[in-house]
Amino acid sequence: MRRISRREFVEIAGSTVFVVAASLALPGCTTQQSVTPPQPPPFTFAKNARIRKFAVGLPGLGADGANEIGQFIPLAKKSSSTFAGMATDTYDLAVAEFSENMHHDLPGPTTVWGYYDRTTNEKKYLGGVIVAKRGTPVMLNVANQLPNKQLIPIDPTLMAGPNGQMVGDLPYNRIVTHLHGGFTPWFSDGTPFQWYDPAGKTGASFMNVPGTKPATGSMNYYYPMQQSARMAWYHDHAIGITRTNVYAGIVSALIIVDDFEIGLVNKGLLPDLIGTPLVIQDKAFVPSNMDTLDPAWKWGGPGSLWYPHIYLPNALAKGKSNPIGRWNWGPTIDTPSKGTQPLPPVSAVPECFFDTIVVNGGLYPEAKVPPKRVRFRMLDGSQARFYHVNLFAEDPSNPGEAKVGAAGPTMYQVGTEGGFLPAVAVHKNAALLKRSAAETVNPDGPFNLLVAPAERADVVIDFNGVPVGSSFILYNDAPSPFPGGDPRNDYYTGDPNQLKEGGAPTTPPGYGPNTRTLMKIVVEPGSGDSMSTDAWLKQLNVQLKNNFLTGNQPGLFYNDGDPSVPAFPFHGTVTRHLTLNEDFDEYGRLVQTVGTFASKSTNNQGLPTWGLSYLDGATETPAAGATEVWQIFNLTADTHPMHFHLVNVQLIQRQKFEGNPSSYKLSGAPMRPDTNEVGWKETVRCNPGEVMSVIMKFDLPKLPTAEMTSAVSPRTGGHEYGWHCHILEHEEHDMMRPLVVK
Ligand SMILES: [Cu+2]
Repeated sequence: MRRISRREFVEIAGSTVFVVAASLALPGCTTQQSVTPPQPPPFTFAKNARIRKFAVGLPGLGADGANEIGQFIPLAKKSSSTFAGMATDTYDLAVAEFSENMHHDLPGPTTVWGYYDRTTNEKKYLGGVIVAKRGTPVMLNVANQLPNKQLIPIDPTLMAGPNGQMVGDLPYNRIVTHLHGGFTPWFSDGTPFQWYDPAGKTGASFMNVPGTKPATGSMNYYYPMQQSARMAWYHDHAIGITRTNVYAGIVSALIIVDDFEIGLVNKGLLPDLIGTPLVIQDKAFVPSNMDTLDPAWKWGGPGSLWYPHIYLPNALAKGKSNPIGRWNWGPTIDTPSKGTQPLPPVSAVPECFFDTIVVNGGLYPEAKVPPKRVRFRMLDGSQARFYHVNLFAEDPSNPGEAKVGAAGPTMYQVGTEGGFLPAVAVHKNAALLKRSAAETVNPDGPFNLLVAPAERADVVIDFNGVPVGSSFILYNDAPSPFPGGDPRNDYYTGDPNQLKEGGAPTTPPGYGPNTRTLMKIVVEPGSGDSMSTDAWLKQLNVQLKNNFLTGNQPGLFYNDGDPSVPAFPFHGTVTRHLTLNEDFDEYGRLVQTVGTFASKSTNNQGLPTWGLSYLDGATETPAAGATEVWQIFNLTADTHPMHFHLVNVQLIQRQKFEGNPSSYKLSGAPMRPDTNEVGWKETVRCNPGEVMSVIMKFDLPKLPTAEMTSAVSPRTGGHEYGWHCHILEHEEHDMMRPLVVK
């Protein structure tokens, strides 16, 4: 199905929306304008390179975790020093261009941009994983060593600063690091205007850690590490090029451990302290016949990362639908956008879904596990793709394929982005998504394990008693976009040939493209756990609850007196009403925005919108220490994983609504958070046609010097953070707002 516009969605919002959407979504039938964009070349999103599944091992942490083609995720090496009178772990990192052989079947090595540790000089995809201890601050220096070039197509027309400054006006090799899940002072938060290039040019909000003076072209970051145990991750966040920098590989992880977690390991209640990361991404690689598939491609050669660079409208002109179109285009929709400029030849696109699954940098990898409980730290590190994950048995009569419905070992989720849950969420691998139409699922579940971009799931999979040699497939059935999918983004063995619609040819057995069979897990010989699963689960649940009761994990704010149990439904005062919007930009492209109820204006179709730009003055300006409840109304057709800098939030509830902020009514009963959403989150799914209620407290981290405590942003005059959708193409254009704590 094609995407529907925000306006169409608002008009038809209500219980039948997803059924009606498919018929309304036919593009451009009654447009009043006839504007022809540059004719796109007949490229497909899916590349024809045939990549064998399960032919490489899962890259692990450290050189010991290398697979047969030498891929592993390097650990960063700390040195200890004293800063501001405190023992501090310091790291010396850089961001550089390097290349890696990512699979036997790729036509060449893959050039990436990524972090590496300057003391070990190990340059590997996702490198630089930091293991930190709660209470010991981390000081990071990140040197910018990137060449001033485009590794990934960059749209010069996106906003990059005030007074009309565009991405094309700035160097391409800008970077800044944001630590996801950090409790970080604003000057080290890595918000978009804190970018710096190798020559020392910087953005309007840039500031080094007060009291430090790093080398030109590098930046110091100070992380107090006052938050509880969790897997945080860090990635690039530079204005206008976050999506391409992250896609290029400027991503790694930071695992914080605390005494509670060490205690769980010592009691035998967690398999190990660090676990095995599973960073799940979708990518596309340039094939050897790129000239015929995408003649306009002028970035990397065979084996390079591929990224879309042409906006493909659903309708090119009045009444003329485009069979390979992907998105609505302002000039050719009902109630067309007025006065739009021609599409730029290299353009941003509203979202990217790719054809090849990459886990820890390995393409469709295979992991070997012992017959006992094994801990995996899952992260959806994709641009836009959601994963609904079940562990199914591999089909013996169909090697490489999941036997859908044949439940594999149970996945016990113990934590999320915000640390440990107050109770284990049990995923029994027995449920595919419930569909409300051919390509549309119910965004309210029920789910097995659903992860959206930037969400994490700390899971223990129980392989006790599983016969040696058994094999399982981590299987994904989430539509893309979520929840109303486009079949061209869903790749699986025997799928229909969609070349005529700009999709992929049929996938043969054993090979990609495939976005359903993520990885394979094989059970090796070994001894099992001595504690039974029942006893383990019971003891672990007591401990997880205690973690909240003792305050090691902060208690839930909205509760009935037990800080580990959320109250429901919500009856309190709402601090802010906010909106998620979709309109068309000055080129007629879809643009997603965040706004308030008060920010009502008229878009270029002459219709009401509530959206604001990232450049507009901050409207979310809580006082330090304030507790606030936000209600976020999603006026679009997509689920947006909304990410909050600085704070962790407690999801209180979701509820459907009809109408728009000028006149709306809540409909249906409020819905509880899922069992794996109880606890603290920093990325929360906001579903179409629903209002999501979250509560958070805007405490600032305690800093060791007065100079650090009193520093404020030169751009906004406060403690400048941000909040945004974590679909990277949305965030960048322009679904992000400053969050300035006063
Ligand atoms: Cu979004």
